[in-house]
Amino acid sequence: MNTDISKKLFYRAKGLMPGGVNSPVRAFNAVGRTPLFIKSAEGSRIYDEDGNSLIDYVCSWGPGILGHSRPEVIKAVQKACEYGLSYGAPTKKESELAEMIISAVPAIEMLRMVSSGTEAVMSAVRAVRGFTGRDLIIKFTGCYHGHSDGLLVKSGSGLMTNAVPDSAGVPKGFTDNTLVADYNSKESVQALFDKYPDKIAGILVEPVAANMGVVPPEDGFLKFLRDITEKNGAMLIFDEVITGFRLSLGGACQYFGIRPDMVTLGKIVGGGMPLGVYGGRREIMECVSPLGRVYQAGTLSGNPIAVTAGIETLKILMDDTGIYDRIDKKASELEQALSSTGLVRVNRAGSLLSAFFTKEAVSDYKSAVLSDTAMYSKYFTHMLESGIYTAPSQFEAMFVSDAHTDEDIKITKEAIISFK
Ligand code: KE4
Repeated sequence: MNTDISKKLFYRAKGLMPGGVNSPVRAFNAVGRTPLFIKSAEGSRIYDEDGNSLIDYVCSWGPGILGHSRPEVIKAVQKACEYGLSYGAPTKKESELAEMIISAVPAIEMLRMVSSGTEAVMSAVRAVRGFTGRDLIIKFTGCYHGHSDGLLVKSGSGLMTNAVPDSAGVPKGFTDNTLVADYNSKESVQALFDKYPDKIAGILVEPVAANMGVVPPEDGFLKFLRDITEKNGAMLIFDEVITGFRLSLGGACQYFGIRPDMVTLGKIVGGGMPLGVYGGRREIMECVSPLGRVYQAGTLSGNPIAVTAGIETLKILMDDTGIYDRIDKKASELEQALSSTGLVRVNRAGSLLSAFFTKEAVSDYKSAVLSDTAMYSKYFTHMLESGIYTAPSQFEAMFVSDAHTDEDIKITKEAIISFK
């Protein structure tokens, strides 16, 4: 495929932005290629500057559950723009979106809107620390919760892709209150509570880990986290930036039947516009300024354009919950095709899936990093040359949308089984 224009644009961008990108994984370092510069996207496809048309399974890293440029969302956003882009003042639309989220996610009794998943998680952790008066937070190796200093510890996503799980520039003191356990390891969590009795403010977890590739929770793991936090006066925070409105309308809370104390959202909730949400038990959220002493603020928080995109996206999901069965079925077909190659172990949760180039089961960071990333890179290139745009990293997820047609799935399956 011809990527001459992308190559020229990448050369120009590299002189302007670190690695030529505004988020590391986009640089394609892990797959040893020039990234495609995207010109437009519609439905299940993205179109690059060289005129290549590709079936897209990145879906902007998750927001695109409806596919790209869903007409109802675009029209509503265009209309909203006529009324101004941001006021820095409350609007009724924010209450409309908040009511929709609260009705879909009962664990959220009160919420605050911000502009990214990073902001949502950073703020949720601060609220939980403020509410409990405790400092220690447990996260899991290989999970990624955005780039706030205290959480850049043994992280997944782009840090794992670049094999640098801890970031430079984060003073040790900033991570002293971050404890790390192993995903799916009850023992590692129990050991931390035994070591730090009455000091742990909360556990922060991706209810389906999707930043070391997709790693679902083993049976009983989330229930264990719910029980041990309740027993120890700690809070359970579900980071649902990826799983929220993805696994079901009620996200992982509904999918697994677990009620955490706090939930963070991003991606789908903004319909592809910059919007994050943190929320949970009313008594925790009432600690947040201006009601309480946990400070958090944001110029563009809840801005009318992002909120409009979120409202329209959630309206479609709420009016047609059959979408979840449809995208799960499509993802299951891809899982079967991938497994039939005999080359990979596939992990899937609903419409989220990853193909690991390893013979062993992948249930945590240690088993995920055993994957053959060179083989993944070859697979990525094979798929790209076959017109399929999948995650440019072994340690990211594949996202299926409602815009992926049966024909798209057929083409994708053919590309998968032709990989040798
Ligand atoms: P943002 O700040 O990127 O909106 O959200 C951070 C975040 C928080 N929590 C979870 C579970 C997340 O997956 C993310 C961000 N996800 C990555 C993809 N794995 C975003 C893509 C990127 O970093 O370029």
